[in-house]
Amino acid sequence: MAKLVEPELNSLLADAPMNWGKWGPDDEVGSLNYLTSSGVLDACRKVRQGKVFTLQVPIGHPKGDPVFPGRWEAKHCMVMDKGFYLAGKGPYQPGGLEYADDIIVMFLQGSTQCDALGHAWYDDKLWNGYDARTTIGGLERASILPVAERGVVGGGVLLDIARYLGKPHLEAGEIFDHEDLEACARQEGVEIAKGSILLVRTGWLGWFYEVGAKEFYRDFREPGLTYSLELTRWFQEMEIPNLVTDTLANEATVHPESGVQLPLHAALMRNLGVLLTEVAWLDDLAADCAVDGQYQFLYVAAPLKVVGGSGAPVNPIVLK
Ligand code: UVW
Repeated sequence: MAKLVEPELNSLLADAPMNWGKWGPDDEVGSLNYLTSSGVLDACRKVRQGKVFTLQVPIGHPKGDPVFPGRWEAKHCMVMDKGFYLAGKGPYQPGGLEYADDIIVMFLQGSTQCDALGHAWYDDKLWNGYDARTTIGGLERASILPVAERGVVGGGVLLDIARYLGKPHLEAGEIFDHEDLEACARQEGVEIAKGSILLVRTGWLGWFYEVGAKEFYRDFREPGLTYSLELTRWFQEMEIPNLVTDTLANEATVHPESGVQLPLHAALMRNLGVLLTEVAWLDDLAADCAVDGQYQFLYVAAPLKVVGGSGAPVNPIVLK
């Protein structure tokens, strides 16, 4: 049989599972529906040591900020600081209080961020079947706002694939699958329970800060999970609400067999309603888990409430 050459997503995903309609015709949070109050209570019981980890990367890191090609780094500038006062231009306030103010111009996907379910689509249809024209001028459906209003709280599990493979970081374009995630969990001595928030560490962001932007973008093919029917079914059967990774796009950049770019944005986000949380800093958490052996925890994330946003920055918190 002739090899399929760069098929359209609709032919690559022809048999892939869908969750459209599962939570009603107006749903905008998809698989976050798997996160229930009783799940939150169970996850709270995993907080045993009082350790806290924040997973956002800094905005304005001295070594640069990792952003998906085509985006640019946040621009941050002061609109008020001591310099204005020294130049005689600072506003006088009765009593003499002075202040600093600043603005930032950035991609909503320009730091650690959650993608709205309407962030990526094919065949003119977003998550749950919404018309892609509803994205024009700001997302009317499946924007980040309903996700932000709900919050993301549940039981998380760290799957440290880099440590499992015995590497500081995965190689450009290196692929792994759900069976590797399960094998990694077994090695860590944890079970991936149904409804778990998956935090998958590849070491890729650590490598960005180690080698710098020039080397990082030289052959830009991220490592990660990629599309297969089995993997997509596994995500659906395991009721995974949220995939969090230390890569810029949560999946291998290119699907090796077909050449399709970012097929999991289609198969997981658009078709199953799985929330993607990208550019998460997992190295400190991973180092701690390797010492204390506690790979399960309470995960809490509140993306910013941007009306019509296709995503929003977030500083997720892990409590062990
Ligand atoms: C793309 O869809 C390219 O970006 P993100 O990694 O923000 O999902």
